This record gives sequence, C-alpha cells and structure tokens, in this order.
Amino acid sequence: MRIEKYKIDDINQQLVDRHQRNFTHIAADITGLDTILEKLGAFNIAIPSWALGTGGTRFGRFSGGGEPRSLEEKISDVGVIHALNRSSNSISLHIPWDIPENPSQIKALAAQLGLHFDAVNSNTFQDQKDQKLSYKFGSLHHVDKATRKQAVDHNIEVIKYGVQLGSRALSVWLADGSNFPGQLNFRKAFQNTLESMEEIYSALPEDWKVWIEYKPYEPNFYSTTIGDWGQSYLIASKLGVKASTLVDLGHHLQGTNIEQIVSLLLMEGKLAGFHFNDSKYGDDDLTVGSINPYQLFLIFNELVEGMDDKGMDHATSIGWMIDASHNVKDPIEDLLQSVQAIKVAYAQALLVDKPALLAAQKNNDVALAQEILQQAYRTDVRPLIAEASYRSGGALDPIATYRKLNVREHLVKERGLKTIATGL
Ligand code: RM4
Ligand code: MN
Ligand code: MN
Repeated sequence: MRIEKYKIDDINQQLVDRHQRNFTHIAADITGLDTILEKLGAFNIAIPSWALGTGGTRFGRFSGGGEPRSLEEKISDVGVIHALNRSSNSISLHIPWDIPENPSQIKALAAQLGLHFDAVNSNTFQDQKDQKLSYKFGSLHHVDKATRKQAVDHNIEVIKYGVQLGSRALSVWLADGSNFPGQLNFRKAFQNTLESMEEIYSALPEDWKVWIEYKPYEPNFYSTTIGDWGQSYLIASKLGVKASTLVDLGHHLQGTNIEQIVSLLLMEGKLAGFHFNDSKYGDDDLTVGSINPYQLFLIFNELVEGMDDKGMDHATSIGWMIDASHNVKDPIEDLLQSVQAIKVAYAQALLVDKPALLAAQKNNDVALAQEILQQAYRTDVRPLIAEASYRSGGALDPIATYRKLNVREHLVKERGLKTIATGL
C-alpha cells in the first residue's frame, strides 16, 4: 500500500492551526532554530526488516493482521513509515530471513519509495534448513574449523547480497558463548572469533564497514564471546579502520552507564552506530523511549557533543537503526513511536546550552550542570519534530494520520488477517 501525499496534506490541514500555535510558542525561545530544523529534517533512522511483523516470545506469537508476507511487502511498509515521518529512508535486512531473490528489482522498488539499504545483518545464531554443520556450540568461535568456515562463508555471502543492494556495512551479532563454567576456553574462543572476523574483514569491499555488536547474555547464560563493548572494541581495533563497535541499547547489564560507553567509543572513532530499543530488564526490545527516555536523551547529549567536537555530520557519520520487536502493538505504529522518540531525544540534545555546560563543568558547579541538561530534557520539542516532518512533506502527527487513513485496515484487506511473517 502507498500513501498518496495529498492524503497526508489533507490531514495536516486539519492539524496545522494547533501546530502553528505550539510551534510559535517553543520557537520563540530557541536560538539557531533553522539549523536545528535542518538537522532534524536530515536525520533518518533505518528500519529493520524483522520489526515489521508482530514479534513473538519463546512462549508464542500472536500474529496481528495484514503483516507483510514477503520482502516486497516489508519494503512497502517501510515506505508507509517514511511517507508519514520522512525520517525512515532505509531498511536493514537480516539474511537469510530476507533473501533478496532479485536484488535489482528489490532495489528499484525501494528507490521508488525513496528508500535505500542500510547495513545487512548476518545470522549464525540459528541453524537453517539444510545447513550442513550446526551452530549449537557457536559459529565464528566454534572449536571446529569447518563450522567456523561455514559461518565465515555465510557472512561473505551476506556481503555479496549487500553489495547488490547498495548497502555499505555488515552488521555481525554472535550468539556464541557458553552456558556452563568449563564449557569453553575463553582465550581460544576469542582467538577463533578474531581469526574468523579477519577472514570476513578481508572480504569487505573498499568502501564497506563491519559493525560488531556485543551482548552480555542470552541465548548463552554463562559467557558470551563478544559480551561487552571492551571485547567488541578489542576485536574492532585488531581488525582495522573498517571495523567498529555497534551499541544495541538492550545489550547491557542493568545500571550500565551506556552514555559513557558511547562517549568513549566516539572519542576513539570506534562507534559504528546504534540498535535503538528500550528495556526494563534485559534485551527486551521494547519501543524506543518507552521505559527510560532520560537515558536516551543522555546518550544523545554525548553523541551531539562528541560528534560536534570531531566535526562529524550527525546524520551520516554513524549508523542509526532500530532493533525492536513487539508482540502486542501494531508494528508500524510501534516503529513510528520509536522514530519519534529518537528524534525527540536528538532535538533535546541539540537544545543543550553547550558553552554554559562547559563553564559549569569547569567550575565544578554540579547543580548548574544538572539544571542545564534538564532544562533541555524537559522542553517539549514535539512541535519541532512536527515542523521538520511537515517541511519535508511528512505528517504533522504520523500516528494519528496512520490511524485516520485506516492503513492497517487496508493492509488486512490486502494481505489477510492471519499471516505468517518471516524471521522472528
Ligand atoms: C539480537 C541482536 C541482533 C539482532 C537479533 C535479532 O539480540 O540484537 O542485532 O539481529 O537479536
Ligand atoms: Mn541488535
Ligand atoms: Mn538484541
């Protein structure tokens, strides 16, 4: 399904007076308003192909209606999201959940909707049908060389798909680890992983990057071979300039200071980008900003400060992606909420009075430093996001517009009530 622009414009007309009042109110207090709106307009967040169907838990999956049944339909759903918010102009594929049978056709379809392909994700955490060797005891770290090679070859194949689609990065997340003390020799597991990654690294095209994700536990509960940012960073720095560390917000133990990790990775030029989501307990993959929006703001505060310090372009220097999966919400609404939450945090970070914060830090004025951050955090920046979206031809209120246009009802008519989505 495609949303024609005039339909969005019609609904915007109904909302625009109220929006103008709110926007004028906040705009009056903002210095550099146009630059902020331009930055917000340029900021896009990639949508993962696996988030467009209703997710499940290990106990079951309750499918929603009108879910995409093919890669083409997933791309079409990202097209819907992008038409509404003008901030989701790319899609990230997970191979083999989404094998592009005809890459040039897929690429053309995406281009028609103003979309391109973000990082491609490999998958060596599940055994696929007809797979020769099992990943039960790991993939790139496996004790058996032939199994490692199979996993390396898979990653190289994923790069090949990515090249055909115009992607520029391979994202690697490994489930490799152990469940019990004694199961694994940590050093050997690490060395094997490094060697395997070296082979993958040498297959990267000139202008490609490899992003290495870490995660402390699950599915393994005693050790994970790339379990934290230090281990990812170690591999990334041994590999070279094309390798860096990907931060998935849900992949930290409770209480971890993620913003500090982000700040240092950025300082070292080793921050690949993000998998945004939110969590209460672990890798919950909840809607971004639904549990701890202040943490998200603090992360963006470090990002903006760190990127500005290095003269990096906010929109394009690192990878921005959502990695979430839901079992109770309409996935499109959920993704619209996630993108909105990311943009809110970004806008708030842009509002932080940097010179004042620097001065407060210099004077050890702790109370003032907190005031400055919270002044920005407590500003209702939603009219800024709406204005940026409006100026780019998007909806003032993407979710309200999605509902008014009965998009899900149309999708159910088109695709049926019960569909089996691929992937998660
Ligand atoms: C993992 C990790 C990966 C994602 C899979 C589906 O926990 O976050 O990025 O590809 O889940
Ligand atoms: Mn992830
Ligand atoms: Mn995850």
